[in-house]
Amino acid sequence: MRSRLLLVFVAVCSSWSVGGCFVDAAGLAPLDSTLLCSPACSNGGTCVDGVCDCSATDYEGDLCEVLIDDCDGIACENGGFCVDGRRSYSCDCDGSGYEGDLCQTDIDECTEGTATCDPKGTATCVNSPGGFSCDCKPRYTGDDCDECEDGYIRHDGECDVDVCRRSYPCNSHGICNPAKNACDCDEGYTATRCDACEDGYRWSGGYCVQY
Ligand SMILES: [Ca+2]
Repeated sequence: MRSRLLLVFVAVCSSWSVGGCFVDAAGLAPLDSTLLCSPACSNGGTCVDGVCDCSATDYEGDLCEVLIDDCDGIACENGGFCVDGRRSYSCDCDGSGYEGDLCQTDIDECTEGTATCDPKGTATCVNSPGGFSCDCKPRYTGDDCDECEDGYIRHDGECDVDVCRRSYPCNSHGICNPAKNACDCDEGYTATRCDACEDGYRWSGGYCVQY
């Protein structure tokens, strides 16, 4: 009866991959100890014919006990840093202005549309290694050409002459209103700087007088 059990066990085991086959079931000794991995493979390695197969893991060594540093010897360029993967690596180029496997290729932000130049204030986007710059139109300034030069103020999205910062902005015929970038004129006067007469008024001796 015992020999029959053993035969059944061997028959079943012969069709299995090595692994759970060699348990000491029913008091039986291992059938072939040379096919066992002892001690057991680490880190998810599988035992194949007595040898640890680590190929599906990020480890190496007889027992898959040594973590592989895939970044060893890899030099990411331009400030990118290596990210150790599972039998692979990648260079993280984030924020470097470069792309490519090793962060070796400059990104042309101007053609890729990622440059932050203000379209209203920028005459030309200029690509450069690792970055870009914005060449500003007159009246605009700042890295992205999104600020107004001194003496100008943002009004309706454009940088206009800052009326209220001029001397006598309203020619003594009104009060300057920064929100409008124009003057609130006294009765009889009109135009941005109150230097014209309203209908029904005409210039006379430097004043708008009714006629
Ligand atoms: Ca660039």
